[in-house]
Amino acid sequence: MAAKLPISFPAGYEVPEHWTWDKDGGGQFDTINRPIAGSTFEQELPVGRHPLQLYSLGTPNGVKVTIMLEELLALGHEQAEYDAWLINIFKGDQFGSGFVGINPNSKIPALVDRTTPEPTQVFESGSILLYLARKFDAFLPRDHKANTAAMNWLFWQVGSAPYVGGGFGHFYLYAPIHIKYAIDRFAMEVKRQYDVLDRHLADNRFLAGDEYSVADIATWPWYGALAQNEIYGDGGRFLEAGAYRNVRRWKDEVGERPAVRRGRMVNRITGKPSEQLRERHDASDFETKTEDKRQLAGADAA
Ligand SMILES: N[C@@H](CCC(=O)N[C@@H](CS)C(=O)NCC(=O)O)C(=O)O
Repeated sequence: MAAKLPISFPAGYEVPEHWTWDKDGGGQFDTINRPIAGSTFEQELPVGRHPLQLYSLGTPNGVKVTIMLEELLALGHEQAEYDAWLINIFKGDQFGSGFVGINPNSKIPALVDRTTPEPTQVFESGSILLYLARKFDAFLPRDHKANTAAMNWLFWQVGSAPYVGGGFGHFYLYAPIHIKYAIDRFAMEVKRQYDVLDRHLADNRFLAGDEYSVADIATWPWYGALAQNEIYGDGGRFLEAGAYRNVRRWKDEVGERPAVRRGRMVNRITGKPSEQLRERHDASDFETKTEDKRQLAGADAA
């Protein structure tokens, strides 16, 4: 039996000897998530004409990679041209055999590099960022101290994200009921993380110092977007995340970069139609294939 809680706690869940799978827990992801890995259906993933094939969705983890790719293209790296295919995790696309064949962990983003003798499969957003940074020798400072700082903050972000998304975001927005204990626990941790960032950014223009790096690219889609109240409903307002002055200065500077603006649009399926580019296969798609343009074209054709 589970250990007795040391504090009195609202009754409701008698913890059984063993956990069993409640397929109808009432959460938004109940119909798709399950306690077993592996694919649930046959799926052939599309392959486009570019060297890099990205299978993703415009969530904070997905956006890290599209920002990186747009930044690389902005630097002139033609081999960073990519096709971005939509994997709709709300419909369970991540459990198809094609996607699982690239990422056995069934989570976006996943990348295939087709320029190598055998296609190279890359998963985990942090690993993808490092793979691309090394491949193109970009956004990783060469200076030893700054390079180490970039790694420190990149790994900090990857380790901290689950508290923001799986913890705070989940219990604030997705859970079928609001549990004060859970929201308090994760709100406190996320605010602590903001304070960590804020204190560091008081003395540093970017996370690794003077140079914009993969650490900023990884961190902005979470802490920048949340501070702008753009993920997890109005969770940023609830946390007063916009009040961290140094984070605000950093997120404004990074958020204004054209590649960041473009990267945020790719594989996005929510928000303003003019900011959603559901699939990206060409640089010109940003001008011609956003949802507002597609809807207009559909309306004209009708
Ligand atoms: N550690 C992974 C986390 C990726 C992740 O959590 N992806 C989410 C979307 S942001 C996902 O695909 N969820 C689908 C699911 O859990 O079934 C990374 O950084 O790439």
